Amino acid sequence: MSLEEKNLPFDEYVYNDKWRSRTIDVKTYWEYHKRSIENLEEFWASIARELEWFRPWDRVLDASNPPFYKWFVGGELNLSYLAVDRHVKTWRKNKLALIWEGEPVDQAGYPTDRRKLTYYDLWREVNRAACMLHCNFGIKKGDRVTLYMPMIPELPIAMYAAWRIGAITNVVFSGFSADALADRINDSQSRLVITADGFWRRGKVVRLKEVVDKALEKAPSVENVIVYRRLGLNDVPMTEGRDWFWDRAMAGVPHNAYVEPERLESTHPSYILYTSGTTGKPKGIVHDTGGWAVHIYATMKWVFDLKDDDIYWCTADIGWVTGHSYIVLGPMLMGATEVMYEGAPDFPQPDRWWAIIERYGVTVLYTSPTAIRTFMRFGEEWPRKHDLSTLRIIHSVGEPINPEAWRWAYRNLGYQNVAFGSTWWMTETGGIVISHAPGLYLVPMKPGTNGPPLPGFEVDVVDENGNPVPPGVKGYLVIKKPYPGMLHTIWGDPERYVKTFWSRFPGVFYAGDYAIKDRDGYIWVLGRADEVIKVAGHRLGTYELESALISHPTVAEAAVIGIPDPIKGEVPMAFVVLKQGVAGTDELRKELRQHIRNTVGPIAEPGQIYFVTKLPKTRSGKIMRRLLRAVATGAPLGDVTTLEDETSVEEAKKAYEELKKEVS
Ligand code: 6R9
Repeated sequence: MSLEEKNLPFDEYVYNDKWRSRTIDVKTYWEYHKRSIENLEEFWASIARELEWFRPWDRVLDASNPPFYKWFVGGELNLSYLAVDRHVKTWRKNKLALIWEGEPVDQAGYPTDRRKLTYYDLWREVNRAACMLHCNFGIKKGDRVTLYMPMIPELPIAMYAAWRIGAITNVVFSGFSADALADRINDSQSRLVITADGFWRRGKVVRLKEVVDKALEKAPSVENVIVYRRLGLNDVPMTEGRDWFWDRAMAGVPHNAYVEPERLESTHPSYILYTSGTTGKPKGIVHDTGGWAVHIYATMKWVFDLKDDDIYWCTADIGWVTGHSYIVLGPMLMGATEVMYEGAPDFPQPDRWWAIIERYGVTVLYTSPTAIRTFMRFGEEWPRKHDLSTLRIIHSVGEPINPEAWRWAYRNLGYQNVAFGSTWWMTETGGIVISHAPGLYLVPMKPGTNGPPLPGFEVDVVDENGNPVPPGVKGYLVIKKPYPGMLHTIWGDPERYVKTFWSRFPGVFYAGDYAIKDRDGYIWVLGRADEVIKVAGHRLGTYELESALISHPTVAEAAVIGIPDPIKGEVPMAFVVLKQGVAGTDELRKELRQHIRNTVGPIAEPGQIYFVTKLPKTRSGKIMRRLLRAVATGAPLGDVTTLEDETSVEEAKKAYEELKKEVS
């Protein structure tokens, strides 16, 4: 497929007044990039030196046992020290670190719950929380702590507290169900869970602690639960001897508690984050300490150009990797001031985000294409009610941004005078890999592209055999050299790590995305080449949804695919074969929807459930997903047949026609 066929604006460059002076031509950029790759270790070491290490590294990169690469071997550091202690020793001591806004508003639409924490406040809270974890609950280096929390300051505080004492965090998105939570606690063998009584979402109370209780019925490794009272509900079920309110547990901790940050090896795991892959249950992606810190620090500077007078806002949830890297670690490594918001973008009305940008004078915004498309639908009148002229950089992440959404945001949020890119990366890469970098050299922008790879990242687009494809041709995205933020293994399953990422094209990292490289070397990521779906930027595996459906007593077989959606990017679509004698009623459809909400979480709810009598399969029994997709989208069969190699064209056609009849 050529770029022209995809109708991508190949040569449409965008310049604006603000950035023209810092825009460089692509050729010069590539020369700089080439030098970074040729001197990879020295390049990354020069950035790592800007951080503070308790002990310097002996080797930048240990590549003796690929793909188990080790970064900054011998070096010792602590993320909590870098994010708070380092700043309280400077003038930033009483600089605002966090501006937090809860969802509720008063009659005039003004937020009623706000908190502002300086770096010194944060330092004190992190120390007290670290003391609580260590002294009251015996948490020590290497222990896993699961955090199932809303977007409140105590989430980053608890993460830094854990990292301070060398514990490994396992954050589970608060929209996931009890089953999903239990799986993640069990796989990580967490000793402690930190949660909250609940939080506000679109004007309603979401109760979290009950979900934890349900999960713990199946998760015996947990000894204690700490419950932060975000709402102050007075009917939170507490299990004697196991569950403790955060404020009570903290009551015994002195106000001036100080916990010496552990000297952690650069290779010490800082966090596990579970994410969906091609098959099987979610994988626990493991990241180190030193490499991750260096990657995040570098990208904060290059991509977000963060300065001391910036007000930064990343709208993601900390339950996903974007929040880990670019809410919790990144801005605080930089000593920046950031905004954090608890609730829904359209509460009480569709200008909440724009009100927040205006209220705090946000200068750098990191958001998602799905949010932008939602706001497009609400209309331009909502951003127009507010002064957004403080914005100087906008980036999006999570899925490809369509040029129309780019243009809408560039005009209505950026007033055509911002640097605006689409940063490509994934949970596995730990930080941004392909992006415009206004903090370094901005190459001309093109609506919808990811831009060239950042310096220090050797990225390519290859064909089936691993050979680079010519410009304009679709292929697979790979990263050819190790880089600091990369994942280190899959928790408890190193073989799966090798198999999933390093075996498709031996020796290079396989991302699982389709991409096109254009004449300028800009990368355009098109979407997943596997069974991962991105619903409103949230990563889900078809397998998780299928096993959820099959766990329902009426379901014999199920296949789930993602199909394009104008707002959410993709939505899941389910084809369900019911057990003999079960009738496919609307009632049952409703029940299955609810079942998925309960077992995976509300974000996974299918857009459509089709009852069919059988699923089209190849001779070896693989579900023909592309065929399902063609049926679901009403697309012609087209090239579908060639892709299922073991099935004849005739067979595929027949299956397609039969299925079409059933779902129409
Ligand atoms: C950070 C994050 C990773 C997958 C990735 C790709 C898609 C992310 C993108 C993008 C096009 C972008 N993706 N950013 N596609 N342009 N700017 O989203 O991590 O949840 O692990 O998802 O998201 O398909 O492979 P994660």
